Amino acid sequence: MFDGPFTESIIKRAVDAEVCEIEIVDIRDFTHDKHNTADDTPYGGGCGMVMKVEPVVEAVESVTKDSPDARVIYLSPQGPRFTQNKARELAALPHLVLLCGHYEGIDERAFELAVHEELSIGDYVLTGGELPAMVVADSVIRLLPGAVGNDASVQNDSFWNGLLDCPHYTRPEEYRGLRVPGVLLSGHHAKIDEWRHQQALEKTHRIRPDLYETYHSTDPQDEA
Ligand code: 9WO
Repeated sequence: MFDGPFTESIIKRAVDAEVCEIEIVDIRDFTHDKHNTADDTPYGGGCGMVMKVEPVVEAVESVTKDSPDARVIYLSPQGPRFTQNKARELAALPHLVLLCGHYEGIDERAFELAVHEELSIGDYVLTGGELPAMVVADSVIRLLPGAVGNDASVQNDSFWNGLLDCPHYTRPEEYRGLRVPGVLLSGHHAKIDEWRHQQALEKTHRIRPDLYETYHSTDPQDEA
């Protein structure tokens, strides 16, 4: 499942350039019985299955035992929201462990024994934590120094300043009667910056009033 995203494009190039290393660990390899049982029915009854504490804890310990600085993160809808600021925080750490649950989740004791932090990428339930783990990995890896394309464009990203991105255009100047806004063709860089900022403000106000409010309350310079 991880092979696709981690062997394509920018992430592959980052790994090839030794900007980071990625290791995939199969929790099932840390089961103790001959059927490799990683899940069991929940105490107290109810539907669904729970991931057993021993394989989860031992799988995590197998990658953290010689790495006291590793941060272990469990991906679940119950965590606080993953954001660009969190991506920046994680990009500064030497070793991340992204723990992926399945079924109804992991035995609560595994949190106490092996997890530092819980993160959610959004308010929806998936079949497992793998896709969110790849989302987190992708957003963190592209911020690492030396990751291909980590230059001005990454610093200039949507969210770098808490606003949504402005619209972008490339050739041709006209397509099916739709023209590129004249200001972008003017060569007037101060005007172009001003237009982009204005577009970003308007779009954020329209689509994400929550971000717009935060932006205004933290950047009084922009009251005008
Ligand atoms: C299953 C379930 C069934 C009935 C009522 C509530 C329920 N919650 C869950 C559940 O959270 N299952 C998870 C499946 C257990 C952990 C791995 N799975 C998961 C992770 N689904 N969605 C995520 C996830 C992780 C990060 N950000 C968004 C979603």
